[in-house]
Amino acid sequence: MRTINIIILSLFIHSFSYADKNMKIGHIGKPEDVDRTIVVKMYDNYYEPKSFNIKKGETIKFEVENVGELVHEFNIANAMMHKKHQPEMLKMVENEILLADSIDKEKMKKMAKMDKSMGHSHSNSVLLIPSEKGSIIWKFDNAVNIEIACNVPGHYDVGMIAKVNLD
Ligand SMILES: [Cu+2]
Repeated sequence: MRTINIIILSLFIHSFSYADKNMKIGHIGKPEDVDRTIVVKMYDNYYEPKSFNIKKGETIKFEVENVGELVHEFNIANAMMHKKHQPEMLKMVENEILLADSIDKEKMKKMAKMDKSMGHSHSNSVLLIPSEKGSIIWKFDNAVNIEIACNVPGHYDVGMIAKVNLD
């Protein structure tokens, strides 16, 4: 009985770490591989366009501009990854790194030395203050169930999510 429990437990742990290593969201792309550029505007609290049609394997350059009055994120992931990222963003708010309409970059640097997650350096995400522009090149190989979303506390909950249709 005990052996069976151990086997079940190890299968359980294995399937979890397997899922973690195999986040099927694609990869950061190279500038020379860009197939097309999509311009995205971030408003309070939605994206324009509201959805994206992307072919599997395409490399897209997203040119993102925050035209809202709040800080917003353009994060390419799946629902599970967004859920995991949200507590980090909340922690950035609690530490007064992430403010409603600005980011304390000095504090961010300082805090990131102690807690890496407070540096918000993710290859699949850009975090922009009002009027700021950023870009991200993403290769949609092996990508499934992608949603582009903003994990600034409260924004995901009010629907700051753009659907990605992959075919
Ligand atoms: Cu937002």
